Amino acid sequence: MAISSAAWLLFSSFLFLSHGVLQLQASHHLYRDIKASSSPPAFQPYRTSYHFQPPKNWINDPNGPMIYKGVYHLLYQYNPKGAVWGNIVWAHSTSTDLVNWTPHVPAIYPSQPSDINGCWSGSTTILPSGKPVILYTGVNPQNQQVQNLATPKNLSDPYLTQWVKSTKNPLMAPTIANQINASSFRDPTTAWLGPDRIWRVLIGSKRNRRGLAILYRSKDFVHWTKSQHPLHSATDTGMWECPDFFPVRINANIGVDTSVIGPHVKHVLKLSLDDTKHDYYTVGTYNLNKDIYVPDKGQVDSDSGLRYDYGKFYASKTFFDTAKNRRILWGWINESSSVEDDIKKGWSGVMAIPRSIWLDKSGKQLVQWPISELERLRENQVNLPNQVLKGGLAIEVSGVTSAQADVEISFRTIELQNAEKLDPSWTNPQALCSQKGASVKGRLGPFGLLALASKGLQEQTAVFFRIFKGQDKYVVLMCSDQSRSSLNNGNDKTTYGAFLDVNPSRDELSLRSLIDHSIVESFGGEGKACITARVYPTLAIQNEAHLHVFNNGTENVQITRFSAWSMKKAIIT
Ligand code: DQQ
Repeated sequence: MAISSAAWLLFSSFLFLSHGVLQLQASHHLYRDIKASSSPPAFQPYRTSYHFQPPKNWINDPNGPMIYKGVYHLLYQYNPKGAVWGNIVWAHSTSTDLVNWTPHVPAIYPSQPSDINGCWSGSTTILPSGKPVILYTGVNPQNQQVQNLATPKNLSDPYLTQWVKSTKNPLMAPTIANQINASSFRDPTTAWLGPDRIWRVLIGSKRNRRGLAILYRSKDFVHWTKSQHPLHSATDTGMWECPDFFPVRINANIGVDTSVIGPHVKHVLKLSLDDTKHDYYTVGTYNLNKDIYVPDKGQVDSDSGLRYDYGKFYASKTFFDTAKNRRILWGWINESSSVEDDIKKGWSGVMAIPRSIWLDKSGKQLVQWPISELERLRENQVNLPNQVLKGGLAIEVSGVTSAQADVEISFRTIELQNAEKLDPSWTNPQALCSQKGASVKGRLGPFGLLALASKGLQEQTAVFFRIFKGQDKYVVLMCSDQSRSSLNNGNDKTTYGAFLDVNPSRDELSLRSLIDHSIVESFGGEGKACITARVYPTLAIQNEAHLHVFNNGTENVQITRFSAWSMKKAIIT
């Protein structure tokens, strides 16, 4: 877990109100002595060039993303006063291409009793009239979490710079009667409209250790009634932050509006598990008659389930892009550096590249791919010829700005039958990647990329595959090994891993890595598994960063495709 994210995690102080019924538990660490931040230092080797980040200060969850009148909106949790969590407002930027961004004044900030102690996460819903409305969590004077409504002041303004809060706020609140845990009641989803013309929305919560997606219904978006039962819940998963619930088309990689239901869609429920700080999801069925969601057989509803990203990626949210009929996923990449280092550099947190997201043809998992607009930043393409990469060899790629690049590579395995046997106890991919890092020789693998590598390879972030012979099929492991990413040992260098549902006897093994100074955001198997790493090299910075293709297995592999591009800087002000 990130050192800095750990710092703003739960700290356990309980406050009992009303005969102990309304239980309050502080859920975020407050840095009370934070002063207004000064200018960040000029030398900034870790600032990204094409991932979204504001000029300074702390950011966390993406909030209420949408497209309105052809303009994309990104709102996000922001501390205007410093590089640690606190004083949270909804900062606001807009874009016409999801790559270049212009800032606006904060859209939502504490101004009424129902949000005076913080404007936390929430979502936008586009009403049938085309009007966008925001539901968000406010923290009231008693530090209870409640749900509020805000609407645009001027609908003819495509930038939606001013928002008006409902005088009816809060619209949903914990009470003694509803028994909602007042310190674990937050992050409303985009609402969806049933064929019965009733709106539904989910709020993340927990009861003891049971995670809950509390369901509310409304006819007018203002008066909301809590359903008797949650849409879904699961034992021993802890607080469900930032739920996201949306339909995905079966057998088509186009997105659909959040209110769509029918036999041509499945539903996805994503939960950000506060305990582990990872985003998990299941694919399942939404039963509208019972208003419940049932994950499909085989879908795991807990910490060991499917993740959007097996590295740093949290509190994500999707929206339906009506301009291009796609569903887009935004996620927050938190730091792996210490809080002290974050304060020194004057900022913390970056957004992942927005990803198109759709249901895999297996129907069992999602596929994610960077939005195609990102490719407009590519320049100076470098290709490597199709060739055999012998076991034990590495090739340095020259001609690209290796600290700011987009790399695509595909491999074909030659002697698959020589793969090592998978021990049946190796069920945890992250543990397996940690045990078998990039420097541990295998047979088929490790092979992949050494990103952000220093000249003598003292520093490197390795993203690679290993293939094992399982009981009745080959098993592909994808790893991101940060253990040698920096000579600075004050960073979290946890290695990440995922099993990749690709059959190497039939398919090539593809990898795309977006390298951006302190980020290596990787997509394996054409987007079937994603791993994002935060790294802070001390030598492999700017023009001193190198890129290699490597094979540290004993078996040869074939490179069937290699293209790398230098990436231009996005205009993000
Ligand atoms: N961040 C917000 C909460 C949410 C958490 C506060 C998730 O609303 O639960 O900044 O990162």
